[in-house]
Amino acid sequence: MNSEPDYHNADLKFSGTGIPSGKIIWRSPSNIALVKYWGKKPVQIPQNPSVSFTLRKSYSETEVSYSPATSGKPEMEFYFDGQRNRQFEAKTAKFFDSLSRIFPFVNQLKFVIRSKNTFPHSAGIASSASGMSVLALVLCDMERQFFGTLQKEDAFHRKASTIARLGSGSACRSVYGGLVIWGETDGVPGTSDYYGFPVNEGIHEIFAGYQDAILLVDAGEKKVSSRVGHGLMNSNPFAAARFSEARNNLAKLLQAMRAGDTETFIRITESEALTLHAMMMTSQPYFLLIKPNTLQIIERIFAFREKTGLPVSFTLDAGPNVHLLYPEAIRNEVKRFIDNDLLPFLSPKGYIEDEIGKGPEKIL
Ligand code: 2P0
Repeated sequence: MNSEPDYHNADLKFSGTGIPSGKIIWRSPSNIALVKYWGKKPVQIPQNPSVSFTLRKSYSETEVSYSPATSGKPEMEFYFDGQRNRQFEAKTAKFFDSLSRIFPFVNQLKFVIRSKNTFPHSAGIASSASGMSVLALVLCDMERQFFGTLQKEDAFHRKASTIARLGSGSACRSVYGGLVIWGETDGVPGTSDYYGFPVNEGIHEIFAGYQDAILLVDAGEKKVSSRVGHGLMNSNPFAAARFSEARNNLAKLLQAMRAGDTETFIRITESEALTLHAMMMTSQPYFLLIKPNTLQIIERIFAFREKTGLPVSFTLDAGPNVHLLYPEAIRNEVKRFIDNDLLPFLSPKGYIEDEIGKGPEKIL
């Protein structure tokens, strides 16, 4: 078992009057898990390994302006979609505060953060994955610029992924493009409970340009946060069986994705989605995040697959929206299916035609 990287570094601090001002902008995508992370141990250690596709179009773009703090304490203003957002401000301030022994320079700066998402937040599209990974990337970029460290891409990404995990577990997978495992996995050297690890080599070409049509059933805020949901796994009577099943599923899924076996891919991804929600339904207190239209859509996906033989499948995040997964080659058929059969079950926001993406991007 590998150990947690020790990133505490008291030297990452400005001396005297050398506190800079400037601006950094990054884009970081969301990701969709195929084998789900649901249940954790302190500090942000997953109970089972998970694997996800990083998305391309669903991302957070975050501009961080920094200047010397005037009060001798970290200072922050957070604007989301142009509006001051006190909730995000408090969450981000707490996150930065928790990192003060890893990035001591944060205590010397005033931050003005302007962030936007290309998708609705808190709707079960992992907005914390993009939102926390983008902040981790900005902080590592600041470290690299100010102190000359993290020059090697591997070291930069590993640290960004570790920091992102401390902000939100699923965020550590968004630091890399393509297919990413988080959690130590038998038979996959390099995987870790502390950071994400890309596993794109050897994946069959059918999965290379995989598509994800995110069908927005309800783009409102969900009632139970993922943090609470993870916590309820501590007393879920099926937890141990679930964690071991996730390990089995990950091994089988990886094998199927290497072999180009879409049938096994479909069976495992759909089972993972339903099991995730079964865990919510079997927690105490129990809760439901799917809606009647989620089931209407799932039934129609089953029927469409049965009728056409096309390899479409669904997965669900912690919310009611359905992620329709399919190979690029059948994009036109699937678009017709959505437009003809599924639109009545979608919210006015419709759907997002996303696909597997290459990972975060520095804009400035
Ligand atoms: C996942 N989800 O693997 C699973 C599947 C939602 C369903 O990770 O408490 O926002 O910040 O570590 O990462 C959502 O939980 O939770 C999540 P925290 P996170 O993507």
